[in-house]
This record gives sequence, C-alpha cells and structure tokens, in this order.
Amino acid sequence: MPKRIAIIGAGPSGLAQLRAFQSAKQNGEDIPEIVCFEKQSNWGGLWNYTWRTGVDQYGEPVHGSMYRYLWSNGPKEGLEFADYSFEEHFGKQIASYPPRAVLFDYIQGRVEKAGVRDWIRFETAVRRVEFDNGTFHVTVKDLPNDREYTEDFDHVICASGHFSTPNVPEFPGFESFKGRVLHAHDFRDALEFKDQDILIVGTSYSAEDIGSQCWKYGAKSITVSHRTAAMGYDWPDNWAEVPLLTHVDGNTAHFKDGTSRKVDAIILCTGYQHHFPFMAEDLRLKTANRLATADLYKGVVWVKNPALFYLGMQDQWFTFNMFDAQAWWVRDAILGKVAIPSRAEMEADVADRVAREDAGEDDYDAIWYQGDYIKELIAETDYPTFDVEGACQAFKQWKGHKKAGIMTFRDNCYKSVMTGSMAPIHHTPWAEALDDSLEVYLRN
Ligand code: FAD
Ligand code: NA7
Repeated sequence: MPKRIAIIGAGPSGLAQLRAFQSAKQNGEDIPEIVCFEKQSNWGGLWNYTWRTGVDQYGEPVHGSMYRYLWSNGPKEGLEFADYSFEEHFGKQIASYPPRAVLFDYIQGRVEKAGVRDWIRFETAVRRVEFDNGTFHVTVKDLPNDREYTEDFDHVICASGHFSTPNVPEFPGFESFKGRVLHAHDFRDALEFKDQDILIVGTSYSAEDIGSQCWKYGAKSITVSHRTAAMGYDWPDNWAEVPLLTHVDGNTAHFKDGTSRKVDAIILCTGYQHHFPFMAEDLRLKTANRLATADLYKGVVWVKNPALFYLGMQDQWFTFNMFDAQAWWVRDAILGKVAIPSRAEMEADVADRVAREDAGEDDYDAIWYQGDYIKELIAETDYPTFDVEGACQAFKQWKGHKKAGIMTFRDNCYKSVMTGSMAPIHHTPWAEALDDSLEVYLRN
C-alpha cells in the first residue's frame, strides 16, 4: 500500500507541498497518495480575496485577512519561486511591489502548470486530527454536502496559516464607543474610512499598511498607538504616533501620556494567534510568532511526533521561497531521503535555533537568520539553489527605502535573484495608483 499524506490548507505553503511532490513524480519517483483539504472554494490561502468577514456561507470562520488595494509589503524579488520566475509567468519582468491580484495570479500559475488541482478537496474543513497506532485519523467536513467523514493517513502536513485568527485585546470603554471597532482581520476597504479620524493600535505590518491605505484613500487623520515603540517613519502631516491607548470615553481616546483625541473608528492591528483547534492536544503547535518556532525540528518537524509536519509557521521575512524550501525538505523526509534524528537531537536543534534568534540584535540579523535557514534546507534537497544573499540584500535595500519615504518605498525596483534582470519602475507612483487591478498593473 502506498503511503497516504494529508495536507491541511492550499495556501502558498500547502501549494508548495503539492508542487514539491509533483516535481518528484515528474522526475520519475514514486510518490505517496496526496490529499489536500482546503476549506475555501479556491486555492491561494490569504491571497484568495474574500469580501466576507466573520463567518462564510457555511458558518465557518472566514480565513481571509487581506483587503482591497493591498500591494506586496516587501519586494517581490524576496519571495520569487526558484523554479518559476515572474518572467516565466508574465512573459516579461514586472515592477517590484505587485498588488494582491497579481501575486495571486503568479501563485496560481505555477500550480496550474504542475496540474495538481485534482489533489485538493475544496470546501472541506479539517475538524479533527488524532494519532494512534502509527496512524493519523483525520476527520473533515464536506461543507456543501454537510457531511463529516474520517480517513486515515501516514503523515499529516499542517499548512493552515497563522495570520487568520485575530488577537483582539479589549480596552476600557470599547463597549460604549460610538464608532466602529474592528480588527485588521476584518478590514476590507479603506474607502470606508474616507474623511474619518482613525485610531490604529499596533505598530507592525498591518498597522503600517492599513494606516497607509487609509491615508491614500482619504482618511482625515491617522493616529497610531504603540505598546512598545513608535514606528518612527517620516509620516505625512495628518499622521501621529502616540503611546498606548488606556481607555476610550465616548468618542475620545485617551493615551498613556495623558493626551487624548477624538476618533471615528478604531482598528486593532494587534496581530494573530497560531490557532489549530482541529489538532489533538498532543499534536497542537503552541508558539509565539517568531522565527524559531517552538517544538519544530528544522522549523517543520513536530518533535513530539515526527510523522507530523507544520509548514510556514515562522514569522516571515521570506515567504513563498521559504515555504518551498520547507516543502521540498518535508517531501524528502517522507520519501526517506533525509533522515530525522532522535527526539533529543531534535530538541537540541530547536534550542539552538531559539538561542541564535535571541542573539540577533536587529531586523537585519533577523533577515539573514531566515536567509541562512533557507540555505540550510535547500542544501539538503533538489530545490533549485538561488542567490539567497541577493534576496537578503533586496530586503536590506527595501528597509532603507522605507526609511527614506514610507509612502514612496513601493516606487523602487530591484534585481531578480532568479533571472538576474532588473524590475522596471512602475508606471504610476504607489500613492497615486488607486486602481490596483492586474490589467492596470501589468500595463508596463
Ligand atoms: P495561508 O495563506 O493563510 O493559507 C492557509 C490555507 O489553509 C487557507 O487557504 C485556509 O483556508 C486553509 N485552512 C485553514 N484552516 C483549515 C482547515 N481547518 N481545514 C482546511 N483548510 C484550512 N506575504 C508576503 O510575502 N508579501 C505580502 O505582501 C504579504 N502581505 C500580507 C498581508 C496580510 C494582511 C497578511 C495577513 C499576510 C501577508 N503576507 C504577505 C504573509 C502571508 O502569511 C503569506 O504570504 C502566505 O499567505 C502564507 O501562506 P500559508 O499557506 O502558510 O497560509
Ligand atoms: P504582528 O507583526 O504580529 O504585530 C502585532 C502588533 O500588535 C505589534 O505591534 C504588537 O505590539 C501589537 N500588539 C499586540 N498585542 C497588543 C496589545 N494588547 N496592545 C497593544 N498592541 C498590541 O502582526 P501584523 O498583523 O502587523 O502582521 C502580521 C502579518 O500580516 C505580517 O506578516 C504581514 O505580512 C501582514 P508590540 O510590538 O508587541 O508591543
């Protein structure tokens, strides 16, 4: 009997896993039977935009956290697939910060070419994963047919993402606030906040990007409240950074330094939880959002049961090509081409990764740390090797461009580390480009 492998999720990580197995098959290798369960009706994970918030048509929590007008927050040169370049997909080099629809098209292009759609059971939500006697019992719900069933697998690869279940703190006075309070997960369209004074809590990517979107689409003012430190960019005049929110009173938000201001809406950009309600307790990953995740050997093998793998669970500088590096490695672990050591050795590996991450001093150390991790994994498989150092350098330039102009950094371009060609400068500066459609973006 061939092995059976369950993959949970058909976002960029799950799709990387499908492509990894398909590439082995294409090279004449025997591969296991693969079943990928995806609760949405299409692939692409977060990149598959939905207007829905709250629950979907089946009462399932909506996975999507992306919003209209989202453009890549880092240069595409840092995430390009080593086996499928932007030039191969679009037939030309494109500018460096593609909008969501363009990146969705690119992600989709590779898996359409690989022909793996039949391996995915769409609109099928994983409800429960349990393990006994060397076998995983995976219970899923076929959502359209309202039917639950259980199948057995030799391995489970969890690629369900970790930027979907919001972390939602409460501040005193929220219950009587006169405007809207929402989490970034439920933000869909900056035009909703046109002409409004908005308060954002949080200082990471969501805060920066949702605030920038609201500015671009006409918010009256943006106030960003920080718990640890201000972002410190050279913001536009109608943008202020303030200490942590203490409470709201009517429409007035009060901050730790005693200042206050009237706001119309509050957007909590306070991050996400690693949330795996379907995993049995002994299989469930519990980790902070960091580069060295808890309990994952090589960042992917569940140390307490090495038949179980998690993909893409790290905090992310690198994304798509890191998921690829992980997926190729997991494939080869399952095919017996790379060895998984004893539990003690795996735990020592995790401790070493944590210590090395903790020793880093700044974002640059973090970027190179994750770059080294990718190099380590791809050295052990046949994933096409690429200039990871060049990608780290693109991230370094990107950070410099953000410091130089937070509303203009997306107007820069970088060199592909896969093909060596330079991206063109986009035809319209980001701040003036209100139409983010694929057709308009590609009109270079
Ligand atoms: P996801 O994309 O989250 O996909 C997980 C999949 O698993 C989903 O399709 C989901 O439906 C499915 N799933 C979940 N639970 C179940 C279940 N129980 N049963 C069946 N299926 C399930 N990265 C970048 O590189 N550039 C960016 O500009 C960028 N912008 C971002 C903006 C936002 C707002 C967010 C939230 C993230 C952004 N990211 C960005 C990071 C993003 O995490 C990755 O790009 C990528 O989507 C992660 O892929 P994934 O497959 O690991 O997870
Ligand atoms: P992140 O990167 O996890 O950041 C979460 C932010 O929320 C961070 O600034 C935290 O502040 C802040 N936070 C968390 N809890 C609180 C409370 N209770 N009070 C105040 N502030 C809080 O999440 P993002 O959504 O920005 O980014 C996730 C992904 O989405 C990312 O990969 C992007 O590509 C898009 P801290 O600094 O810890 O004080």
